[in-house]
This record gives sequence, C-alpha cells and structure tokens, in this order.
Amino acid sequence: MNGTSGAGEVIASASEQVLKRINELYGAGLSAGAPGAIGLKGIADALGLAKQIRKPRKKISVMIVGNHSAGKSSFINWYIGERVCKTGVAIETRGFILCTSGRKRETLTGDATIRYFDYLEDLGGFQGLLPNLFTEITTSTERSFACVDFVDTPGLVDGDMKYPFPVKDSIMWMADHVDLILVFFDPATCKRTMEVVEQLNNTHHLEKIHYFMSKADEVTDERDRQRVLIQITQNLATRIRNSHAFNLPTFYLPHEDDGGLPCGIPNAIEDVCGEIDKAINQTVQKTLRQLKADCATIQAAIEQRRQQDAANRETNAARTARGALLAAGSLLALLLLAGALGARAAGAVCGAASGAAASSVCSSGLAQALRSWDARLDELLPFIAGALMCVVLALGGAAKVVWRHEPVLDRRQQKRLEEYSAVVARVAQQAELLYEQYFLTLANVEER
Ligand SMILES: Nc1nc2c(ncn2[C@@H]2O[C@H](COP(=O)(O)OP(=O)(O)O)[C@@H](O)[C@H]2O)c(=O)[nH]1
Ligand SMILES: [Mg+2]
Repeated sequence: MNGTSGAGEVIASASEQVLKRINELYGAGLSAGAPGAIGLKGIADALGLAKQIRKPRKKISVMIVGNHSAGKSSFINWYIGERVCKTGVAIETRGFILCTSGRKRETLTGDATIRYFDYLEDLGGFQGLLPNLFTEITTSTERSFACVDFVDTPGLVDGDMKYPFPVKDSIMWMADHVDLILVFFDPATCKRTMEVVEQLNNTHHLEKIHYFMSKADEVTDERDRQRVLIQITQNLATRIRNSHAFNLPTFYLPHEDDGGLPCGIPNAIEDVCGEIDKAINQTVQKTLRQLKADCATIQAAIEQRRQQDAANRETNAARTARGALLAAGSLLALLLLAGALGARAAGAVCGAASGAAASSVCSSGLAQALRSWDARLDELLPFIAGALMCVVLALGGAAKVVWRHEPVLDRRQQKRLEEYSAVVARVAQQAELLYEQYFLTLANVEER
C-alpha cells in the first residue's frame, strides 16, 4: 500500500459500506433476496415516481482531464497500484476509459461499458464514441479505489489531430455525470486543454473542479517551475471564474527507483488523493440525505394516494345518494307517464265499448269516471305525456351523469400500500442509523 493514511482507509471502507447498503436499499430492499422483498426504487416505480427517484450509484466517479501526456493515465495506475491504463508519450488514450474495481480482471468494450454503467446510456449517442469507450475492471482495492470509478479522458492535443467523436462535447457530457473533475496541467499544457477548462467553467460544476500541475518533477529548477506556474495561471485567469481563489498545487508521481523519496520539489499528490476522499465523503453525505428525502417523497405519495382514495370514496357516496334520488325521480315520472297513458287507453277502450255491447268492466263506476276524465283531459294528454317524458329523460340523464364513480383502491391495493409504507418507514430508520454510524466513524477518525 503506498501513501494512504489509516484514517483514509477507515473512511473509505465506511463509505464503501454505506454506499453499498444504500444501493441495496434502493435495489433489492431491506432483506435482499427474501421472497417479496422490494426496494425503494421498485416502490417508487410502482407509485409512478420513476422519474423523481433514481437509484444512487455505488461509487463516486472521478474524471481526469488534461492534455495528452499530462500524466492522467499514469496517475490512475499509481492510485490503483496496477498498470490498467496504457501510458506513454504516444497518444495512448483517444477515447474514454473507465477504471473500476470488480471481482476479476476484465476489459469491456463500448456496448458492455454502457450496460455496466447504466448512467452512461446517453453517452452512446455521440457518434463514433462507442468504439472508443472501454472499461478496465481490476481487483485492486488500493487507497479508496473500492468506492471510486476513474474516467480517463482522451488526451487533448492542439493542431489538426482528428478525434473520432466530438471530444469537447463528450467531456462536457461526462462532466455532468461525475462527482469530481481533476484537471491536470503539465508544463506543456495545450490550447485545447485551456478551451475545455474554459467550457467547464461555464457550467455549474465549479465546485467539483480541482486543478493541479502534474509532472512537477520534470522542471527541477525552482524558478523555471514558478515561471511555468505563472504562465498557466495567467493563461487560465481569463478563462476561469473566481480566478482570485485559484490555487494550482504541483505534484508528481513518486519515483519507483528512489523509493518515492522527496526530490526537493513540493509534491501535493496526497492532496490529489485528499480531493478524491473529500468527494467520496461528500457523496456519501449527499446520498444519505437523498435516501432520507426519497423516503419522505415516497411516504408523501403513499399518503396522498390514501387521502385521494378516501376523498374518492366520499365523493362516490355523495354521488350515489344524489344519483339514486334523481333516478328515483325519473322512475316516478315514468310511472306517472305510464299511468296517464294507461288511463287514456282504458278510457278509449271503454269509450269504444259503449257503442257496442257494454262490458261489465266499462259499465262500472270506475270506467265511467275514466271516460269522463278522458273526455276532459284528452286534449291535455299529449302535453302532459310530453312533459313527463321530458322529466323522465332529464332526471334519468342527470342520474347517469351524477352517478359516476371515481376509482377507488381495492383491498389488495390497500394492503400493498400498507406494505410499501411499512418498508419505507423501516428504510428511513435504517437511513438514520447509517447516518449516525457514518458520522461516528468520521468523529472517531478525527479524534485519533
Ligand atoms: N517525470 C514524470 N513523468 C511522468 C509523471 N506522470 C507521468 N509521467 C510520464 O509522462 C508520460 C505520459 O503519461 P500518461 O500517463 O500516458 O499521460 P496521459 O496522456 O495524460 O494519460 C509517460 O511516459 C509517463 O511515464 C510524473 O509525475 N513525472
Ligand atoms: Mg492517457
């Protein structure tokens, strides 16, 4: 193990565990693998919150930007303790190489990389990029590599060097998706690097960009080194924001032949590692906060569903009462209409029968009453029937309109909501516990 303090290791290990556990809580759930176990993400998707709630990543991503030969790949190899990236004065990295720790040494091509890191899905949209996208998986867990993914970027050069894909745009895209951006300027910093830095400064990522001057041991004379530093700083001043607070620590990789002994040139390589550890720490805290916020969002959505269901049930009850009343009115009007028409028919029958042999029914008192009624109301009947018909139709139509039911949850759905709510409450408790444990670890490390 080269150069990592014990405290860094403790924090890295605690961070790795917390990020892994949070990832599990979103994915497989509280009791991963148990039948019926569901994670936060599954619950969020089932509640229609797929867009709001995203599964956080298990690791932080650190992108290294700089001109060709600035020592980006060498730094990654040094950090990992293995030669996973090609290095050299030739232009070795024309594309993006992601370096991550895994169970076995493996190299993935573009398609497999996008499947491995699902957040990279849209990166495939840059024409010509996929054939220049690789992942190097290694078993190393040196320093904080267990919870860091490195993104080695195309070496930037000036002149008419043709990149097989839009290099600046893809770096900008990547900048949106990583947690930390390390910009390496070596003594031969090129214009293209300056342009990329300027563009990065025009985004909202200022707080995640950190600048270093790499390969400082190449300029052994202190005055020459100061001159290079001033040159880079002046060149940058017009391109970056808050340039007054600009700081450009110098570093170089410890020489293997002299066992990494200091050569009199200030070496801020531990500061580079420190920035990575700080980013891990911040990401863990952000992810923990996110977990708590997501639990609250899901509980609020569940509560809203329940309230909506209760409101729908109340609305349905009120509508049923009103609808039933209108339907009853319509039915009554229909009965009256039938009665009026029936009476009219009976009167007509008896009227016709009076000319012939009078039946016993028609000669009855009731029939005579009907006959006299019919005679008087005969002219009014069409209006009465029409009015009643209108009432039947109006009340019937109104009943149909009013008697509409809002959807309500059935028992199974209600039970599922209860289960979701219980799971989310337990996840929130776990989040609280993880928070406490993590800060206890940080406090213990600081006390040492
Ligand atoms: N003197 C010195 N050389 C370095 C240092 N880091 C990298 N190099 C050399 O610089 C060359 C380019 O490095 P590389 O990592 O391929 O640069 P990249 O193009 O930015 O990835 C290689 O020959 C490295 O051995 C350093 O800190 N000091
Ligand atoms: Mg390289």
